[in-house]
Amino acid sequence: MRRNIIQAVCVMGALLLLFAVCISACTGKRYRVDYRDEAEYVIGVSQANMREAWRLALIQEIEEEAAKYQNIRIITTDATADVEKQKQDVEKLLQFGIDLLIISPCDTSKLTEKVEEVYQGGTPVIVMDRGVEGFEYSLFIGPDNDMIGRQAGETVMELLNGKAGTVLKLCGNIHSIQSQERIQGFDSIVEKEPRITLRAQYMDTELKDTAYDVVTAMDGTLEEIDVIFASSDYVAQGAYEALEDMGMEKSIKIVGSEGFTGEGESVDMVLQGKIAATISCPTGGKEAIQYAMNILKQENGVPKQVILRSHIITKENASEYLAGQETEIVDNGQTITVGYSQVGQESQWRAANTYSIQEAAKEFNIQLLFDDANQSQERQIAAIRRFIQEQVDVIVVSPVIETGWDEVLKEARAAGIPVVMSDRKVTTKEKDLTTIYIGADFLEEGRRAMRWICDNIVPEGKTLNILELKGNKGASPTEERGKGFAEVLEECPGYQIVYSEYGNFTYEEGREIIDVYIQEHAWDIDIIYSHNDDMALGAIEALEAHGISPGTDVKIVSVDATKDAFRAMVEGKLNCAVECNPLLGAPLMKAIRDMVAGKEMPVRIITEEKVYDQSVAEELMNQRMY
Ligand code: GYE
Repeated sequence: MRRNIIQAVCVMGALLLLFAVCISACTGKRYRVDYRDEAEYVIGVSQANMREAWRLALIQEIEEEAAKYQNIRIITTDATADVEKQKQDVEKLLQFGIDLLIISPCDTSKLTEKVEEVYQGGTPVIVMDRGVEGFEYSLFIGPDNDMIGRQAGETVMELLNGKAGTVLKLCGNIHSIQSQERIQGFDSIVEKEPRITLRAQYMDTELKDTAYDVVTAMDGTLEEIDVIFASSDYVAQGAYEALEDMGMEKSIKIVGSEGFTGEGESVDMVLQGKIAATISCPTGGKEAIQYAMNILKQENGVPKQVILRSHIITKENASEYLAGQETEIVDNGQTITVGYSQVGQESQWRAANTYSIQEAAKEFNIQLLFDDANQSQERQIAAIRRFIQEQVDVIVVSPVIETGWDEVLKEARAAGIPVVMSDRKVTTKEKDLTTIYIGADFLEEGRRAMRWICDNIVPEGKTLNILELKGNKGASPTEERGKGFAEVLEECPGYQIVYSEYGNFTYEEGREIIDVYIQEHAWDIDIIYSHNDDMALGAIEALEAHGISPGTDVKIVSVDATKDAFRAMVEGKLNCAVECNPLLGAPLMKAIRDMVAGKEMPVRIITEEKVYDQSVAEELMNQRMY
């Protein structure tokens, strides 16, 4: 029934769009439907196709959330899984005069250029579900498909209960990045068990009927199969119906992924015992409209990526999962007490980060118990224990290093206190010890630093020597900025890292590393890559003390992009600053209020960041917020 309503709405929308475009073609004007006058904003939604239940659910969520606002209108197009049609749909929506585009691409790489064109043309773009390459969009909202695959793998391992077994990967849309990431995550878990034999059947489409036909055609070879991993619930449904028609539905277990709710959908099938489990894949439709309004109102704090959380749904927890979907989100504005364990005061970035958090706490009615650990993990753990004793509502940690947190995080979980990771990440042996991560993509920051070098500092007949100033050992920004940089370095011949030392993100240690290097070596460095500005600025002081001209004799690329980095670029002493945004206060405090109000938290929220060099430094320096 609901599906018929949605289809009728879509048909009406398409007819209206066709009518409007015809008028536009005749009059040659940017036609705006007459209800534009009532609507302050028109949001165009380009959906990859409308035949998959998950995509209909996404549209329905968008429509329902949009209905809560009086001043917006939604226009939806259906690309019918055709890349060229989706490009035309986007063009028609632009001609329509939309203020923002929401797009769920048919194909990641084939729609990248069109999304870039729209974004660079000045129309905000929210990309959903399947991403696009690069970062030329306003915001990406989608699942972590690798995590969905890992969760499916863990479920299959539990179903086999440590015994040997044969698992069939039945995957549709095999060329889509979404299926590939799910398979990658699944394999990363299942391949650890040598007693599991993996077989695969890959299909070009996700259609239920295709899966039905493929499984039916396997009749006679299915006896050895213990479990089927289906890359989506349509595939799971098709596989189940085929097994049922062959009388084998009791002998082979099925694990799906998407977690559709509704009569006869996958969660229902789990409750009925038809399939063993499914992995939820939230659509993000509600979040898309909420962030769209933030973007249209030009509010601060809109992130670059919101990665949604997925759950393993089994017969044991399916009813609880369904109940959770109906939870009313109520923020009664009460004061929330937050214990915040901060790394320290090691850099200007940290100072801006601390200020942002303290100011946002006031704005969001958060009582903040703040501890500065002076880069000591021991002190951070003691602070967390104090917060537990004081029974705070939420604990936030910016962890000085990535490991060694399991025990204290288990104590927080035992006390029923959720822990949010801000700025930096932790790696724990046990899962689900923390809730959401809000911060940057450090890997991408490292890649951007080396990409800038590759594009702007050209080796001329000799291999260029790079000296790397690293943050503190074991910190996620240090490890990932180093890894991302090395990843691109491999693709760029003509450069080599000849010296790499930990400087703990401080000015003094950046200066000291250069002093020591000069004392121990004849100066042979062409490029300095610094994991943050403070170490780069310390290095600049040391170079000048030794008569070496920073920015000319040796090029310097740094991460953070603080105001002092801009000043150094204006003075010609720094060549490039890769941004790492410290202003996490607003998104962090908003997430905390949402979490306490009962809203499910995304897995991670990644901040928006850019790359700056001397060509823009003077123009932008006075606009910098930190
Ligand atoms: O780059 C540096 C600070 O954790 C991303 O820590 C942060 C890093 C930042 O000391 O300046």
